[in-house]
Amino acid sequence: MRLLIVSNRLPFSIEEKEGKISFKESTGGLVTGISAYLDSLKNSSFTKQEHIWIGWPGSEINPKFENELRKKALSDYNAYPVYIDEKSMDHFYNGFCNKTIWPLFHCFPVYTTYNETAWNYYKKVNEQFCEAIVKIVKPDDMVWVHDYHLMLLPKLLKEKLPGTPVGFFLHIPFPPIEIFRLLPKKWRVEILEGLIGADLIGFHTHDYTQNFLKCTLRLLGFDHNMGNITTDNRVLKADTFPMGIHYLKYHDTSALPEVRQEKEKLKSTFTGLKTILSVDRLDYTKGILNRLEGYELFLENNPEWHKKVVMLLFVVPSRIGIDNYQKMKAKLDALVGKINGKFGSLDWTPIHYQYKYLPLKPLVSLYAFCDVAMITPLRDGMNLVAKEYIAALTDKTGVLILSEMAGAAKELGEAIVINPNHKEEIADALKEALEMPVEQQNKRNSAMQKRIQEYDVIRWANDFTQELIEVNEFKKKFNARLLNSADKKQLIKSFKDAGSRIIFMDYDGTLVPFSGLPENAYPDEEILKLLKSFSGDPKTKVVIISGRDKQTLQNWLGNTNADMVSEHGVWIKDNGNDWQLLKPLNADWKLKIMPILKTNSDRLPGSFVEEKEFSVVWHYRRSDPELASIRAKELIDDLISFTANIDVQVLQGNKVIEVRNAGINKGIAANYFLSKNKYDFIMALGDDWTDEDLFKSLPDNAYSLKIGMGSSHAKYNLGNYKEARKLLNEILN
Ligand code: GDG
Repeated sequence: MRLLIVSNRLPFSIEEKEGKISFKESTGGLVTGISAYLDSLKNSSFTKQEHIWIGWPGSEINPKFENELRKKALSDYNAYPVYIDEKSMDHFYNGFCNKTIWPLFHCFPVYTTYNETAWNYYKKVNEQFCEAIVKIVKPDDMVWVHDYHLMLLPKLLKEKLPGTPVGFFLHIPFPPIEIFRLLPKKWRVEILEGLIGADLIGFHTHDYTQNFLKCTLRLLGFDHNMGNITTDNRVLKADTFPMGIHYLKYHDTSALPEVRQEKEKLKSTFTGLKTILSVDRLDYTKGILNRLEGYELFLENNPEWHKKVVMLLFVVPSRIGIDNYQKMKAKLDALVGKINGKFGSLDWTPIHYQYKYLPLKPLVSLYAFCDVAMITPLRDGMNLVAKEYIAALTDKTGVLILSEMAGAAKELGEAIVINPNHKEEIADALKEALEMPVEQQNKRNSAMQKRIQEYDVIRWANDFTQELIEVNEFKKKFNARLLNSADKKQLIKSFKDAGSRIIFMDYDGTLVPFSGLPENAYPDEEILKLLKSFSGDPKTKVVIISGRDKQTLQNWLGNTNADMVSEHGVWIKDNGNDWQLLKPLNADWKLKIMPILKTNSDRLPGSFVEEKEFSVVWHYRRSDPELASIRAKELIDDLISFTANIDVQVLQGNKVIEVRNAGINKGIAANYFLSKNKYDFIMALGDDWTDEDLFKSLPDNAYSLKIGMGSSHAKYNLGNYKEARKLLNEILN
């Protein structure tokens, strides 16, 4: 099994100079992390997993170099470049990715632009990635898609490669629904549908996972159970995988002689000064300006620290083509100038500022050398710099100041955790950090080091890929329950060969889709025609077996010649006769139950009570799904204790709670028909768990089909009502 890693950028960029191409390393958390994982695979004696990294090579390339680049990328990096023209990349990357998704997902709605052209290019580039993958994928491969640039790709891949395991990991935060739904309706639905094309979707923190699950529930209508989502025809999972770093790489680099030497050099350069490190890509999410304001306030409040402290500020150029980044760079330059001008003197510069990329060893020397690291993002998916700093502290001295808005704060609780919006808090944290006793630093850093060493990037990636394999195994078992073509053929043959047949069909959710209001789910032409064709055949008895009241069934389906069962088995209409009670019933209890249901529906907007002759139903399909689920649980508890001495049952169906007389169910109703005649062919279709009574009551040779993907006593599952109709049509033709 090969692992296909897919990300927007490859771990290198191509430069074309004087007719030659050369490779340059690219930066960023995603690249650092995945590269470390892939390196570990190369050196591992346990796993021989092959991999290919698929992505854009960083610039448009002269077509005459494409073949050469492809060969070189494969031999040197195991990489497969996806060629995308400059204009598409501009709209896609600078446009939709970095002006829409990046700011919005980091909760900066004011920076977010909504541009239809950019969206169209986002779709186009996702499709180009899909085409590239389809060209090289092999039957046993597993695909792991990374990050916000490629959120439509999982669905596109699933459509073309249904059997290939597809995982997706989001490296940035998934925003709360109030922010996510600022996206135009069409975009947000397509993005969510794109993501749930994956078999496994991973996030850095539990909060992001919950945000995503809430969006899929509210905007797509798919609920979950412990992160397991069942759609119309698939199962998939969303889970939390906090990304780690290659701990040993930073720890061991920090212990190298040349790094120690570099550290000594830094010591002599900054003799007598405490040092504060700040390293980030230039990005407004990283909170660099807030950090400087906090430092400024610290210097203002603590004159005793003047000439005793210095901030080493490294800003790595990033997304240079985007306005907001240029504006931020100008603000940053101005603020550094202001602070240095305000507090500095000929013999002391409070901030040493460099706008450049640092190679690994100088970076690690700085981690190991500085007394304090200030990492204060306003919002950050994880933040690997925080973990790298801790890993590099071989002598366990050093203090991490970390924003609570970084995913990493969930794991690095021993850091001084601050709110980056409050400069007073940052200034106080700085004082605390600079004055922290060494034993305390050692204690805190030991705890953090242990944690990030245990859950490093290799564990992270192994956990993800392992879970992707498990979800796929589960999916295979699940799919085994789907009616396959051989079984379908056999079912149709049995129907054709049979001298007498009976087919039980539930109505809502089985033959027609659910509707917000039950009265809107009336039958369409297709279903009426289908039912008439079945019941028009003297060899076939059709029984509509529903929870609906008899009047509605009569009005909607009365002229199809089908037999009918209403209220889950209370009333029966058989062979054109009048409706009759299956057994004598009493409905006096309704008087006591109705007020409870009414009070509940007053408390939950969008819910309502339906009263039938021998049952009452509380419907909450149109209500807020989360609040409704809490109210439903409370109501069930109330009803169960209230009805303990009454001969009724309390049942929870699909977004309904129903109270009805005991001793009535669809199984008993089905037996009424089955005991009157002998049938060579028996089939039952139903979606709800009230249909489980029906499935359980049927003889072994019956064909029972659950409509929907949940577990069931039925022999087979069918995806949804459309597939049920398709099957019925195929039986007839
Ligand atoms: C995204 C998410 C999430 C930075 N400057 C230099 C340099 N770096 C390296 C660091 C670190 C990486 O870049 C930055 O990673 P972060 O995690 O801090 O941030 P993003 O680039 O925004 O990454 C983030 C991450 O994806 C992973 O999922 O944590 O939340 O935004 O590895 O060391 N490396 C070198 N010189 C530099 O000057 N060598």
